[in-house]
Amino acid sequence: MLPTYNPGTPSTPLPHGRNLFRRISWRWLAVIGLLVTFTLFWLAAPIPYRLAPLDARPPPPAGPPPPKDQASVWEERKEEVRRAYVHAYTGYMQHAFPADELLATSGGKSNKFNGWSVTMLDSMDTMWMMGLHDEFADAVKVVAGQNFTTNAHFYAPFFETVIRYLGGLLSAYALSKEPILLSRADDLGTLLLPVFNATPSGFPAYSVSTETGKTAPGWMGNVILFSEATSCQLEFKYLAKLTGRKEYYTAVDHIMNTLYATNPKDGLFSLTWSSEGKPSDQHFSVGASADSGYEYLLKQYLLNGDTKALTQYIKSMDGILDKLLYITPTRELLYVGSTNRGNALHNLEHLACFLPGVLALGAHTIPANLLPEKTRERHRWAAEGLAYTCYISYADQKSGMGPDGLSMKAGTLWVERLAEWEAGGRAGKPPGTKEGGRRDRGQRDYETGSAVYLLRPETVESLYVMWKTTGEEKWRERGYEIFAAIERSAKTKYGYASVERVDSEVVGLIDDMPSFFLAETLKYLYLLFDDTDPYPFEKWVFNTEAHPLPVFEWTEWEKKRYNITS
Ligand code: DMJ
Repeated sequence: MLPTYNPGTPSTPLPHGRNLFRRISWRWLAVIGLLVTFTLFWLAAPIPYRLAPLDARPPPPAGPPPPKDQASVWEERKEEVRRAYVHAYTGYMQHAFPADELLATSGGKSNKFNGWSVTMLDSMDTMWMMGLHDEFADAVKVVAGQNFTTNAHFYAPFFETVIRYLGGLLSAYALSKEPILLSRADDLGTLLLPVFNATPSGFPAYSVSTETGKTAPGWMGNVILFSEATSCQLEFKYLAKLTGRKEYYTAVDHIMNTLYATNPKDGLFSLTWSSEGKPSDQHFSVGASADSGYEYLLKQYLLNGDTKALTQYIKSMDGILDKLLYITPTRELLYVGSTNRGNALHNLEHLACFLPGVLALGAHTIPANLLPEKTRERHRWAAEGLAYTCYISYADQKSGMGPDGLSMKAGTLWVERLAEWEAGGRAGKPPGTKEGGRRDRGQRDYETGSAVYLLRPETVESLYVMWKTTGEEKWRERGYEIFAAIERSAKTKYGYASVERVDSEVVGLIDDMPSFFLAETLKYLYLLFDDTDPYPFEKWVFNTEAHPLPVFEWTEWEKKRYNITS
């Protein structure tokens, strides 16, 4: 029988067990309390404290911040570009809209492109890509109220109107699927159609009044520039695809057929053409008046598989690489010059700096059965060397921005150097791809022909393609150097201005802000710093004003209706 517990008689001896519990219970309570506290702390503590071994824990907050990983560095740089866009666009909206462009040093405005708010329409897709959806929605409202006949005392220059306005609307439509944008693109396309009826060849007249349909020549008279005749192919063919309107397709395809039929020697097209569709000079270049003509040969193929354009592209690039590429004597910089009546001109235009991007794009995307391996490697080397020269022409200057034109120290033809290199068993890097670093004036192998930097995109455009096609980080770093230089010297209270003297501490600002700075330069920089690939080359083709258009195929019905043979 168990003894009776009598609390009233503590002096009564307790059985052994209960006596022990009573004596140590406060200690157990303390231990349990500690365990509970520890468990609660463990559950509430941040994951790294719970899982990481002691030596892997983040440093205490008082110390220096942990080093940033590469991804967050690029993310921040992308953000900087976005802020630059917002600064430029806000300045435009506050001081210039609804005019075309902002005058970035005075805060004034200009109307050089029909007065239809070109800065807004040219950069709607940039807004979309940067996630500026409120600004985009406001711009859609403006487009909805635009009929493209206001300010009709202007004759709308066909080329600029197509690449900036029509390209801008089509790209904004392709990205957002906002129906009004397509409807307005169709209106504008219709208003531009008279240019194709103004010449016997069907080559476009320089400009048109969108009110009367009358056309007018440019300052050079009735000549038509190679780039202006051809840089409407992507826009009008995509418009034909979207609307089903045959006239858009036939008007522009006819131009290409006329050009192919002339079968130009070495694939090089004259800069100027008569209204009968005949070449009217012997001037060959990839700079002003020619540039996007060559660019659109490749891009017509990429947009909808046009093999006639691809065949011409390969021929033309052969001619350019054989006849117009040189290497300077000392620095061995690769550059693209021009010829006039058989005389070599050793000038490198900033405008020609689109070429490395196009060569790299073609080498990356054209399938093996359509581009021989030997040709592909030549395109890659040329792209690498030319992109470096374009970049170093910025890095050499005190401001870090690139001149609009260089007069190169005459060098030797690239093909000759390549042949020697091949004969020597391909020892070392291919000629023209050596990277020697920046140089001071007098040691650069060139003189500055035109010292202005007009906020142009061609070099950063090529850096973007080089980065995407090679995966080499150096191309992005170079793009960031250029962006930093623009921020340092071209930024104004209102926006960004072109500069007068790139090789000077005091650059001097020009009172402008071209719409292509927002449409192209900032867009390519933004994409260059993006770690993802939102607009892969297999799915999107950028027009010459950096407006991405989606790759498409013609249906059998369309092929029949439009008489598409390639
Ligand atoms: C832009 O309008 C286009 O890139 C065009 O193809 C060439 N010139 C300017 C920018 O430099």
